[in-house]
Amino acid sequence: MAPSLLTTTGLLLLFSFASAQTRGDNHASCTLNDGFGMYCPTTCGVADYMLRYIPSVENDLDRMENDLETIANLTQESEDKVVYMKDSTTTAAQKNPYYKKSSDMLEDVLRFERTIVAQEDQIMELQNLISSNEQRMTELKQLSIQLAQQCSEPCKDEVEIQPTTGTDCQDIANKGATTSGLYFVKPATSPEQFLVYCEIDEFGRGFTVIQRRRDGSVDFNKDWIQYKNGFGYLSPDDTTEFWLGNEKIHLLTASLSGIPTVLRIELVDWDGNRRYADYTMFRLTPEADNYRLTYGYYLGGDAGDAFAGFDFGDDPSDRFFTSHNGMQFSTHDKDNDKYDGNCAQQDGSGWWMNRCHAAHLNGKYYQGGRYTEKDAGEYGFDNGIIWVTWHNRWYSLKETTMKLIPLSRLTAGGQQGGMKEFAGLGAS
Ligand SMILES: [Ca+2]
Repeated sequence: MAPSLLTTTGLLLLFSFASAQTRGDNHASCTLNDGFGMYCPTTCGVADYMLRYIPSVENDLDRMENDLETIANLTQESEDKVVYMKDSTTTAAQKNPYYKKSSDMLEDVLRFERTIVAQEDQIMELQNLISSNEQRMTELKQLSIQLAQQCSEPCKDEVEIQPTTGTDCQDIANKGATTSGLYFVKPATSPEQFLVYCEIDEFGRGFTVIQRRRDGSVDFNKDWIQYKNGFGYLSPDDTTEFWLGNEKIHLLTASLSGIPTVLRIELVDWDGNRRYADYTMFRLTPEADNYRLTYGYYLGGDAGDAFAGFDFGDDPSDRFFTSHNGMQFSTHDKDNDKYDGNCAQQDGSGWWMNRCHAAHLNGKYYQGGRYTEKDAGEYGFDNGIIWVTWHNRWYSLKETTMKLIPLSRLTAGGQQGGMKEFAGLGAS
């Protein structure tokens, strides 16, 4: 039987995929150990799926074979019985002058013959099922081989990673890189390099992007570990959504150079309007302090200073309890907020929750923007992608970008902080 051979082949293929993806010595190959899951080779991912699928088909096949054997045994028993009964009938007819008993036996014989016919039909069906499954396994095996060939090093659908490296994207731009895309960075205090999307503009500014929302394709309702390590997908053409990860954001902002880091927030609403807000001396403290958000001051922007909190008119303390500077990070499984309940759980996100927020860029994605308490689900609180100094809390933004740049480079190109045009939010 083929299963053991197939399994062996499958394991070999699986092994070769794994080794093709995890190599870290070549910048042009995929790395799966950076917390971004399967962002890289979709084809290899399909192959893995197929290889996982084959053993279950083999199990089904084995089970059907057992069934078939059982039925074959039953059939044999029935046939033996018929023969025995035919013999008995003959014997009875010879021996018994009254003959009634033998007519009963004839009926039994007929009944058993009908059973045999029914079982033969069943056997036929099972045989068809087996051959169609065998056909399917052959197809899957061929597909696996094709995929294995496609994924043999270097994997053809892997993402393109630029060769320049640096401590952050500005460092990379300073080294002459002019293309936005994926780069490896290694901040001064980082134990290892990691992948980021660098947005490099015509003025030689290199923004390190730490968060991207654009179409709701990634669920941002994640736990502490996921927010720590990052989730979603990095893409070389800025087409995917992600959270870079609190640990990486901490390392990127724990600068030893003394140059303040600016957090630039760019927002797009459902009418295509774009606004931004800048915060300087932005830092995330280490995990031991729960990745607390700290910044020096609001540098400017036309989206307004939502991090300072907002007076919703519900209570005089609204602004105080919806400000974000100095807040620790919270997720549904790690409540560090200033609220009796659990803001992150109620709003389905990870964020620097207070009691709870006036800015909420990791919120739930609402197509079209406007939503209601009813749309917000179980808790009914405003849980969209919110920046209340621009749109109110029942309006969820369409796109967001959070990115870092040294303060000294922010105004490069002769522009001031209040520029109306900015690059990087792709056409949508
Ligand atoms: Ca709480």
